[in-house]
Amino acid sequence: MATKVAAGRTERADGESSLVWESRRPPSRRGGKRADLLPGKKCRHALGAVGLLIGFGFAARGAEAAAAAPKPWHSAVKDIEVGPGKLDFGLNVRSRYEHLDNFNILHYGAAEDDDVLLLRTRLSADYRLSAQAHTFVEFQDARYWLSKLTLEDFGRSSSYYDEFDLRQAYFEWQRIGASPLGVKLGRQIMSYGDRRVFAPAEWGNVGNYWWDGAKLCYDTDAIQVDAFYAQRVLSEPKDWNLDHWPYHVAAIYARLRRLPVALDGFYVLKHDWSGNLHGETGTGNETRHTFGLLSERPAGQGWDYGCFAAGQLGEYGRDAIRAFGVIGRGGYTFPAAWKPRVGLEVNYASGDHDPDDGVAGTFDGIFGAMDLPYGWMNVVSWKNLEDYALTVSVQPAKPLRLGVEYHGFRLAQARDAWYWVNGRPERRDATGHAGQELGQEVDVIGRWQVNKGIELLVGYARFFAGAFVRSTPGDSQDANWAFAQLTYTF
Ligand SMILES: [Ca+2]
Ligand SMILES: [Ca+2]
Repeated sequence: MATKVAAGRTERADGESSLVWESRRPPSRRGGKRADLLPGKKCRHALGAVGLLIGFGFAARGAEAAAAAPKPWHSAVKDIEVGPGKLDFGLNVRSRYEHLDNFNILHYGAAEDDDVLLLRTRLSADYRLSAQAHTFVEFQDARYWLSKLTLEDFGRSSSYYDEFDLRQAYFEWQRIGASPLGVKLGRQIMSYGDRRVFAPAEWGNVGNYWWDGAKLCYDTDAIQVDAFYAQRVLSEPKDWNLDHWPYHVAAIYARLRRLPVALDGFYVLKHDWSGNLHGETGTGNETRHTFGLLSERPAGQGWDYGCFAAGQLGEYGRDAIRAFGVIGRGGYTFPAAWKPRVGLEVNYASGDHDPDDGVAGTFDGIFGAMDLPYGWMNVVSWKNLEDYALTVSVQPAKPLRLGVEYHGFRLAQARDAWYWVNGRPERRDATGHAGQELGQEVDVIGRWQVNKGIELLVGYARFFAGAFVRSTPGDSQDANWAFAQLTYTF
């Protein structure tokens, strides 16, 4: 099947996870097209921001030309000839209503209901100078209503709210002069390694992460390599996003081709030299080296699988980092009507065994999207986690997909914390007496692709609090969640 946008999992487009996946992947139609490190479409090409501005003037002319043919109305803003290249405009509007019972986006056990209405609007322009070079600019506006949470509850950055801001603005040129070399420069989202290594948390209204970075690409029939340096953009609700998080990232990601199985290898360096990170034995910087391997086969026909292993070494404060994360999953799509698929998945992230031993054992989920795997309610993070998942999905009609997921959550180490989706500790029992049984989650999700541009997604989920939750101070009731989401894209 055709490779879609973004990292490996997208390839499971006909399988269960595409239910999860397609609806959560970045909607930018041109922006994600290179499909970072997937064997798929290469990007197109490029030109300058000046062309974009000129393009606005030409839009009207393009509209006249298209009026004669029975095309969708927005064809008037696609393939507009501007100078030596072509210009596309894009729009993505997504609105979601959620009802949250006994939890919210920040915490479990809110002991009261909350509702939220989210609205996110993205406007983009893509100027293609050739099949290898293009310039892409995208603005985003994210807002919310109804919720009891105020902007102050979120701190400096909110996952619900970021007024009109620049999400992406980059220049990309692949296969420069028919060589295997390419570049991608500027503000961009990144997606690598099953979305576990790098990926924007698209489910979120603001959809962090965004990066300012410079990327070098090398691409041949045998190997595809990306190497980059980047800083993470700090999303500020009411100010223009000029600042960055206090760390720098350098990474290299490679995919070997011509092998009987897909095989990726990567290395990521995170360096925070702010000097104020508090470890178990002192305060200092963070230098975290992550290295790993990934192999997978997409779902859709017969068997599919994925395995992923990552290790982490380095220094956090004055502590030594020793952590790792492992994922194994497999599934089978039956050759029958409704294309039923059954899948099993285990996600593991090491925890800290002893809070006083000077070893930082908590796996840090690299820069992957925490809102994709590990259940739809987003009550955990890929840190100190064991997640045992069973998924079943069917496709009663081509545009309709229904799925059920079960997740059994445990803490990898009883003395380490339960980490919330934002990576912050939600609860901790440093004695370990509360045990490892965090809880279970069941999700029921339906997706209807109404037409090419409109998607409707609905779901209900319940979190069953486990022994760890009941044995630690605070609420221990189950939590419920229901949502309906409508997305329009052209
Ligand atoms: Ca902002
Ligand atoms: Ca420790």
